[in-house]
Amino acid sequence: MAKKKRALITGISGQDGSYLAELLFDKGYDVYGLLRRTSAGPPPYIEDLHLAKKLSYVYGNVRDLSTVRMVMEEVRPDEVYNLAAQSHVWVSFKVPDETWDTNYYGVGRVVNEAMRVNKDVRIYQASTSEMFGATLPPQNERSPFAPVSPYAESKLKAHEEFIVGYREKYGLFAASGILFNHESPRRGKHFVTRKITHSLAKIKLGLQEKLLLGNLEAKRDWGYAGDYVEVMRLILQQQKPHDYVIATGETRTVRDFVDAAATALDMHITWKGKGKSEVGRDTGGKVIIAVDPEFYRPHEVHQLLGDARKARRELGWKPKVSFDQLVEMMVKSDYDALKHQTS
Ligand code: F7E
Repeated sequence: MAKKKRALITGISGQDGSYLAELLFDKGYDVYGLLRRTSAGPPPYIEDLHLAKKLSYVYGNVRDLSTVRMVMEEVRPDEVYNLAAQSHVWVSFKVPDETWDTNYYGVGRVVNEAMRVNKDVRIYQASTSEMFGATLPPQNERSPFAPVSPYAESKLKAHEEFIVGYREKYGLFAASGILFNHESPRRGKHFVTRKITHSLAKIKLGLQEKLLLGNLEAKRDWGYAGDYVEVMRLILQQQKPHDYVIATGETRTVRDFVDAAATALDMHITWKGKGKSEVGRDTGGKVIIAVDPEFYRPHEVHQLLGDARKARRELGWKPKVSFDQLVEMMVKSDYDALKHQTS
């Protein structure tokens, strides 16, 4: 019988970590997760995987070399999926040091230690469309990078040095997925999509008055996280390591996302005003959406729209869940959970 592959996922408690762990277990891997301790403990879907013996987790943090070293020695992974990150762009302007320590130095710790215990290790790095920053769409693997936040700068430097650089210098099997925004019911509530679906569900149930947002004009290429984790595994099964843009090829504004979420809840919003004075009213004329400049970023990425033809051609990958299905899935999950809590 062929030996089971061992995968180590850093950032296991994020939405991607949990979907990827489920997928790898189903594909017959032994799955290990590096879990950052928080006072709230691991999210329920991670606990469930652990209790079902589909996932073993080890406490640690990519900011701490000694734990990274110990975990690599203990697990000796064949494949490493480095998903750990300070992943919030707005927050990265507030905590640039922490962002760099996790998103750049952290990658160095993971890659160096993984190589040290297994020179044939394969490493997937969660790179990001934010690296394109100010570059106009559509963005693909040949587009220039132009990062505009500490988050994007740290991610780009890690990609260049530890993924492209180590591939060239040491022949390491290291590859980046340059993922555009990907969402799900497990998305944190401080990202705009989940903030919208959770707040609108609360408004619908009479549990919240108003939703405050930042830039409604920003355009994003939003896909479903469950589709995107499939590509992470595929990237590591290729003969040679390559970087891939992963996206849906459709772009929408934040306002469009609000409209789609409202529609999924049988609500209708009428927009009035511009910039900081723009508001959204419900059918009774009540303001339920307003702009709070607190959520503006010092430097915004205005438009992202990915061209994922290389992934389609070489990996046979394409997204399965449409934008409307994604929004509906997120809205329904929030609405049902809130309804359950209040009944
Ligand atoms: O913002 C605008 C905001 O925080 C999306 C991360 O996974 O995807 C994500 O980064 C847009 C931005 O995601 C609010 O200005 C308006 O234009 O949901 P977000 P993000 O910054 O695009 C990339 C690919 C990653 O790699 C990142 O790790 O929405 N926006 N009003 C708002 N954003 C937030 N968070 N909150 C608002 O109230």
